[in-house]
Amino acid sequence: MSTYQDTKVMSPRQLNRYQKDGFLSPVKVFSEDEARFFRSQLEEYESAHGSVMKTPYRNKPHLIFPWVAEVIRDPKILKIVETVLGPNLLVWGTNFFIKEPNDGTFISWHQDSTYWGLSRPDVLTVWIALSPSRRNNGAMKMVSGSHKMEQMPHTDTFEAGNLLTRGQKIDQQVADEDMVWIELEPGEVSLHHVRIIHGSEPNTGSDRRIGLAIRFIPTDLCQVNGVKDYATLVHGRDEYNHFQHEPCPKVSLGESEIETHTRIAEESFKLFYQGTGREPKFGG
Ligand SMILES: O=C(O)CCC(=O)C(=O)O
Repeated sequence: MSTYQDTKVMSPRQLNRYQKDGFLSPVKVFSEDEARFFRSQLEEYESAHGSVMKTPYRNKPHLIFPWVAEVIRDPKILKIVETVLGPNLLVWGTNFFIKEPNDGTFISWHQDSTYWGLSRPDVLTVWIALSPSRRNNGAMKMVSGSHKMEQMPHTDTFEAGNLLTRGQKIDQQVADEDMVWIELEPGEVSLHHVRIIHGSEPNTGSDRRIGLAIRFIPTDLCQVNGVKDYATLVHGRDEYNHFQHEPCPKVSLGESEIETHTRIAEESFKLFYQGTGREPKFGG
């Protein structure tokens, strides 16, 4: 599948920028053909099931679709992530973020770190564009340098259309002049730090906006919120075993893959809903 030969480590300049701004974008990782292939895999699943991809498979799709399991192990991505987090790497989560034209869905201003319960803010998201992601169709926006702030208070809104589990949003306003648009073409990725303040508006364009977010952590991190937590070892060695290791799916939507995904995704939803008094919503 990997045909794009531009395997490279992040340059020192790019690393400096990531460390200073808390994000780096755009980074060309996949060719347009590869991005088209990924999108076609997603859309074949959707055609076969007669509906757009929904929960539960938007969460941790790397446990159910072999093509996603391959993407999270892509050497080009791992080289970049290794430069930031070191050689021993787990994937803690994956998410499809899909906005249909004019469906009104959005993401409120938030820091990812708020409810994840990870012991240190050394978490890097690689967000891969499978469609164009531009201002008019709901591209992400980030507040440069905000990753250097502490964890900020958030309010859970549970508002309709908000793609975050709790609809959580930071309690303070973000000024227009402080935000940077993260516009991407298919095959490009952005990187962001777990404390960066970010969000996105509804898609008012004519094409879908499709992103696949991969959450990388070094193996020495642990889950501090008292739940059983899982992750996939994608590079190096895990000498800590703080997370239960996830298996790699062999076939798409196989019986054992569905069983594994259900069991693990349910645990992760418990974490996301912890303390809300609400029942996790696993279904469509
Ligand atoms: O896809 C989006 O618009 C936002 C995604 C996001 O919040 C994330 O990947 O952390």
